[in-house]
Amino acid sequence: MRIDVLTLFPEMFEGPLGYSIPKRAQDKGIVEIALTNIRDFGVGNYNKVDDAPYGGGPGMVMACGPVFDSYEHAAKQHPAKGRVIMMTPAGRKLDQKLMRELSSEERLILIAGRYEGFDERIQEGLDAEMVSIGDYVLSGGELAAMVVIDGVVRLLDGALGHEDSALDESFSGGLLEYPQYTRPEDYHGMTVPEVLLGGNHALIEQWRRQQALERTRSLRPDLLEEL
Ligand code: 6GU
Repeated sequence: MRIDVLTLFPEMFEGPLGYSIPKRAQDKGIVEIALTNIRDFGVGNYNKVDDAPYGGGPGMVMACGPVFDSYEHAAKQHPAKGRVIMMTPAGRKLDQKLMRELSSEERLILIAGRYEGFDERIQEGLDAEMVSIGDYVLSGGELAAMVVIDGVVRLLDGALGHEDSALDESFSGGLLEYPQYTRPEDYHGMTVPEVLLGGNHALIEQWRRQQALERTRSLRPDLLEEL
C-alpha cells in the first residue's frame, strides 16, 4: 500500500511512524508512506498557505492553491489514484469498519489541515472524502491522520507478528476486550481471578465472554445494539 500525507507539519509524523508496527511494516515494504509539505507550495516570500474567510469571522482558512499544488506533486509519485481523504471534525466518524475498508485500498492520500478549516473547493475539486476521528476538536488533522495510518497499517497482510495477531479479534468481535492478567498471581494483595488459574478452558472462555458483555453493557451499551 502507498500512503501520501499532505501536511504543514511533516516532522510530527516521524515519532508515531518510526516505532513498533508502522515502522516494521515500512521496513518490510508492506506500506510506503510519503509526506508532502504543503508549505513548500505556499505563495509569496512567506510561503502563505491560508487567508481570511470570505464573509468574515474568526480564524484563517487553508487556501486552494497550496493544497491543490501539493496534491498534484504527491499524485504523480504513484500510478494509483487512490482514495483522497481530508481530515476534519466535520467528516464521517472513523470506526473499525472504515479502517478495514481503507486497508483494502491500493493507495490513500490524506490531507491534514490546520487553521479553522479548508476552502470548500478543495473537497469538491479533489473529490475528497471527509473523515473525523471522533466528536471532539483537535488543533489540526495531523494526529487524526496518524490514527488512520496506524489503524490501517496494522490490518495489512504481514504487518502483525504472530504474537500480536490475536489482539485484532477483540474489538472486531463487537465487544470490549475482557480483563487480562499476567504474573504475579498476587500483587500486593490484588489477586488474579480463580477461574484463570484452573486450566479449564471451557470455563475460562465462558468467564471471558461474560466479562466482555458486562463491560460493554456498562461502558458502551451502543455497541450491543449493533450486534
Ligand atoms: Cl480529523 N481534525 C481535527 N482538527 N479535529 C478532530 C478531527 C480531525 N477528528 C476529531 N477531531
